[in-house]
Amino acid sequence: MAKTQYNADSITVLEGLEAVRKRPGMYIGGVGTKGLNHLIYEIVDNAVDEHLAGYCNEIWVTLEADGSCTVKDSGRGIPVGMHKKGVSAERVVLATLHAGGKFDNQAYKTSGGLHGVGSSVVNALSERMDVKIYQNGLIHHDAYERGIPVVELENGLLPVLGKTKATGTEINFLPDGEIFEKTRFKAEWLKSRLHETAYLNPALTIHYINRRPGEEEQVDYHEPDGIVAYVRELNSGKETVHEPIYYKGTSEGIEVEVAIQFVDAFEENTLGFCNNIFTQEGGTHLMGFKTRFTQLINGYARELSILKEKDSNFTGADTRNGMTAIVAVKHPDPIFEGQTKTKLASADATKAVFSVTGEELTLYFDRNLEVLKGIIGCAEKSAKIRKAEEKAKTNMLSKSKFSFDSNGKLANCESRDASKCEIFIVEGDSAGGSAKTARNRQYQAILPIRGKILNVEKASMDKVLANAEIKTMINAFGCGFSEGYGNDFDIAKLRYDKIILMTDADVDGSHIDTLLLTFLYRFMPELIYNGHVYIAMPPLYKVIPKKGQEQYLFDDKELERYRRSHTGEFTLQRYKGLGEMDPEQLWETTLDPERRVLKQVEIEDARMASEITEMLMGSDVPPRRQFIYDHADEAEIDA
Ligand code: TSJ
Repeated sequence: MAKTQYNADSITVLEGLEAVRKRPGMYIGGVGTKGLNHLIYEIVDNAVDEHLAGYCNEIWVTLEADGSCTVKDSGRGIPVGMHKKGVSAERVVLATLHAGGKFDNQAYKTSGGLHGVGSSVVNALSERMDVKIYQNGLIHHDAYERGIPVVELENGLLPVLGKTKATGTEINFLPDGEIFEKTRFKAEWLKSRLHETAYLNPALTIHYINRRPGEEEQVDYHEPDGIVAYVRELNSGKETVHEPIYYKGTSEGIEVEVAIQFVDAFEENTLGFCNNIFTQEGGTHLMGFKTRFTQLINGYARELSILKEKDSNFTGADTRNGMTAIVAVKHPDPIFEGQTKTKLASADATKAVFSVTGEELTLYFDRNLEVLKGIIGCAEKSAKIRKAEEKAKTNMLSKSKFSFDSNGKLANCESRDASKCEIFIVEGDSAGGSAKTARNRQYQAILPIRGKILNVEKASMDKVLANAEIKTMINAFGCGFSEGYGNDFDIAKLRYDKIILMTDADVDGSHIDTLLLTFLYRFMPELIYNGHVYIAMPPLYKVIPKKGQEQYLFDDKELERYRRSHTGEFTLQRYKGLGEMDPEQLWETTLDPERRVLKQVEIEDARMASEITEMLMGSDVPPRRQFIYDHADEAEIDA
């Protein structure tokens, strides 16, 4: 009789996965949306590894109607034969916490931090996982619940469902609602990652299929032009200075691949990847690239007498003014560091990128003088503005030191304990006035702003800094700011733990949110990364029933819920804006830490920065509001 054998080995197996369920955050970096989305990529990475090993050119990723996800590839199929532990090798791969080894299937280690923790972690955190392996003419089947096998093996091997001519692996899994706060995958996030993977693997085709009701969609990602196409996409709609530059080479056993294209704009967008992993925090590969690039441009600028003897060199930032670049390396054994383990720390990557860039770019520039001149032109523009703005900045800062709040508008709080202080940026003088009356003056500061602050994307630096409201904000926050040319930002000096945007839930309010977020994003991005920025969610309705308790309702969904769960007559009050609330109401609904609802602004991915800003600055308002809310974490009751 075939029966699942629980021998000593399988007991350790269970214990291993028990640890994952006890502390899921340690393995996937959290049980919020980020960790949830990470599950899919943990599985997709296995299929991409099969591609890198040379055996798979197609991957299908399906968001199923029932909320689960299916990932399928056209590879060799996870080995199903008997493993020395006495069970099918597939069980060892999917039910053991394995930190590398025979079943890693990796041409390059993608491990280090969150990456490569393995399919068994996903298995442990899934309510159910179903596995089909197409191999040797047969469809082999296995299934798990919360990491525990629920299919009986036959002499240690997987049961066979039928015959097939195909080969590959197909995994369907449903994240465990007991573990994750939310179990709904973010389709937009997934699409963007899959597209990125396609750009980084030009021979691969990824089919994205969404079968969720109301969202049905299929997109095929295939980018034969690789990172060159990626750079083009990042620059789409912008005025480009030249056709993309592309080069690759190998040094120190590290494969280096780079695409560069300049645009006529004051921005830089350099993205680094190591072994297909986006290095959000940068690292040694980018260091090597930037150092060599700056040297090259300064060298050529002198050679061409664009820089005269008396002129100082361009700064690194000057030479990258307008640059969009992708630097992708393949490292046999990378080291990742940083808060999110997305900073490449391997020292040899600096050398490798430095050397390949020096050789290949020299060859390129020697043959493409016009492109070179265009790029040096971008650096000249930057240097000119930098010098003008350095002056403007000095003037501004020296003046403002003596006038802490030039408008007298900021109602600061009394406490100097930053960890307890909050500042509300409030739209409109009337709401600002109510907020000043209602607030807890010990810990809550109020800064009313009128109308619309400057659109920082479009305004030049000295104009931005001359804007009274921006000035007041910079001074109030106390931590300085950073932008392309210099970095005076010091988060340790931040005077408030929470910066709370408080605007009306209408078009104007949404525009102000957008502008404020863009300002923060451009000049103080760390505030967003470190979770200091929030959006207040004032209620839309108040219900006053004939009998029973008055209640605030935050949106239409809540109203709907209220209607369904309450009988009897009630009066419904709708708030059109913050200005309609009296101080007491404002305190109850929006200021009181015990009762208010805040959304924490969390830009999940810095790499989306340019897209985001561009989209935020478009003319459509509703999608922007949507964007902000999509990227604000679920409403959290801040108690
Ligand atoms: F692990 C997993 F379940 F997450 C998963 C693995 C999910 C998906 C969608 C694909 C895969 C996977 C694994 N695709 N292809 C492979 N290949 C192997 O595991 C494999 C095949 C053959 C050999 C060999 O040496 O013959 C070695 C390996 C590692």
